[in-house]
Amino acid sequence: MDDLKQKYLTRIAGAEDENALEAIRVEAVGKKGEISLKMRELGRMTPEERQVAGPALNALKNEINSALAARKAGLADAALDERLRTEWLDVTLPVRASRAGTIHPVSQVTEEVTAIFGEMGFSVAEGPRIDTDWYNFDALNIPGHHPARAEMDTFYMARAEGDNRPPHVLRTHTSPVQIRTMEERGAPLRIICPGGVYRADYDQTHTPMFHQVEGLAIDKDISMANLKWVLEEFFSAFFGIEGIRTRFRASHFPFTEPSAEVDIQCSWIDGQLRIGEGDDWMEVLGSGMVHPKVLKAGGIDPDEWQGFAFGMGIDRIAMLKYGVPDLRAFFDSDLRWLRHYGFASLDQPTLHGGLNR
Ligand code: 2NL
Repeated sequence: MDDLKQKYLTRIAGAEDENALEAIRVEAVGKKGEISLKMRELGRMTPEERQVAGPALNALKNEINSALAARKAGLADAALDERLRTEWLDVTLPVRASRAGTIHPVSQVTEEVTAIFGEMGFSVAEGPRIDTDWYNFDALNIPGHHPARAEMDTFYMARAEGDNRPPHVLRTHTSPVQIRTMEERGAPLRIICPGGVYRADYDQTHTPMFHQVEGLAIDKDISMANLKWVLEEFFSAFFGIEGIRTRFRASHFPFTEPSAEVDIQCSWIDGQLRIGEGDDWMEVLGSGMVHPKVLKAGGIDPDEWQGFAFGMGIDRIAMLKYGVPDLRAFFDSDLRWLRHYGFASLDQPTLHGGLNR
């Protein structure tokens, strides 16, 4: 019996892992184990023999079970110690750079423009990018022979033979939305229409799709003076420059009379453009008093109402504000570019935060 005890305790102490331990347990105290077989032999002993052997076998079995449990716990402790020693993390290591998305500059500038005009009582009107040539041209007093209508400049939708619907175009400005809104809401009216527009043009300063915001204010006695105040208020807020000066130059558009092109004050020093200072001027938009024929096309009586309108390129004013040199950077670029030019990533939202108002 002592030999048996010595044999198993030695083997248990030397077991290298849980599998080896389990094999020893089966061999010693499993159903057909050595100790169990010995216990079965008790039945064939005399009562005297049994009285000695029974308790001794039980004690041996208990001792082996305790030794197994103790060794198992010891192995688990050792395994944990080994993991703690090898599986550690250096929490002081710098994190990997995360790839955050960015708000597109055109979207960001559209939001800035919308917020500024919103405070002056203008709401946003939207409409289709594909529209009839009536809404895009005729309603705006653009005559049938006007060069802008030529296929050189305008994308016409293909039409199947026998399709008698009026010709449709990709809108070349957001003015058709303003005509539709005049029809739907009537006067008085104060709206801006931002959105994508299309012209057949592609070079360093033109992309076939670009973005415009047009504004329209109609009331009983709205004048060019109101237009000048609204635009100066807008540019001051947009560029974050108090009292920015504007210059109106007489011009011509079919949809306004009189018409003016509007410049903002700037300086060019050592090839550096600065907005709102100096003696130079930078053209930024076209504007004027809405032509009576255009009011009529929108269902508004020109004998009762009048108003101003203006249009400017969103991509262009975004380039001026953030110093982007090539328009194509907006539509064919990677994120490093945008970060370089100061556009915020999604994890640092700056909704209207850049206005310095
Ligand atoms: C430019 C010129 C302009 C308008 C757009 C407009 C719209 C209606 C009626 C009258 Cl519904 N006018 N829009 C007026 C003047 C100029 O844009 O050079 N934009 C970049």
